[in-house]
Amino acid sequence: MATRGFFGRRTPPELADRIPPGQYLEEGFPVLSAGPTPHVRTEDWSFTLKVGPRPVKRWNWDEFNALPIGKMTRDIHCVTKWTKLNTAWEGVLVDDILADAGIEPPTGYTLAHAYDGYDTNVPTADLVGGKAMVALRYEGAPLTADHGGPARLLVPHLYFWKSAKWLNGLQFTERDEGGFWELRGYHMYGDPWKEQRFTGD
Ligand SMILES: Nc1nc2c(c(=O)[nH]1)N[C@H]1C(S)=C(S)[C@@H](COP(=O)(O)O)O[C@H]1N2
Ligand SMILES: [Mo]
Repeated sequence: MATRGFFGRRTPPELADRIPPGQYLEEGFPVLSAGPTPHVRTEDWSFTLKVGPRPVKRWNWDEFNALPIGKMTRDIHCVTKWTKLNTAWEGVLVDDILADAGIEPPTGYTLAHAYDGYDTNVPTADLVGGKAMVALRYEGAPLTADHGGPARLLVPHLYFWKSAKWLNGLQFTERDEGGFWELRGYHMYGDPWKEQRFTGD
C-alpha cells in the first residue's frame, strides 16, 4: 500500500532530487506559446547561423537533416512550475552545426530566433559541449507544430522558455541581449536549480 505520494503534485521521494525548487512533476506535455502556432512546411524551412549581422551559413531542411543526428533524454523545467522527466529528443547538437559551418564559438552570447518572431538569449557556453541541440524529433516522431516543429532549440538545463520553438537561426552577439521574455521581466539566464525565474532572482 505504498501508493500514497505517487499522485497529484506530491513528488515520489526517489525522484525528488530531480525536481528543482518550486516545481511539480507533470506527466503530460503542456503547450505554452506566446502567440499562434506557425505552420512551417519543411520545404520552406531554413536555418541560418549568424555572427552579429553577418550570415555565416544557411541550411535547408534536407541539408540540415544530413548533419549528424544525436539523441538526448533529459528532464525539462518550465518556469510555470512543471517539470517533465525523461523527455527523449533527436536532433543536431549545436556543436555539430558549428563544426559543419567550420567555426569555433565566436562570441560569448547567442540569440535564438524563431519563425513566430520569438527570440531568447543563451550564453554560448550553455549551447556547446553537448549541452544543447536543435531537436527535430520527440519520442521517436517528428516534432509536432505545437511543440515547435519542424525544429526547436533544446537547452534542457535552463528553464524551458530558452528552448525556442520553430527555430530558424542562431545569432552570436557580442553582448548579452535579452530576448522576448527576458525583455518582459524574465531572468537573463534562467537556471531552474537557482530559481532564476524573474529579473533580480
Ligand atoms: N518560438 C517560440 N518558442 C517558445 C515559445 C514561444 O512562444 N515561441 N514559448 C516558450 C515557453 S515560455 C515555453 S515554457 C516552451 C514551451 O514549449 P512546449 O509548448 O513544447 O511545452 O517553449 C518556449 N519556446
Ligand atoms: Mo514558459
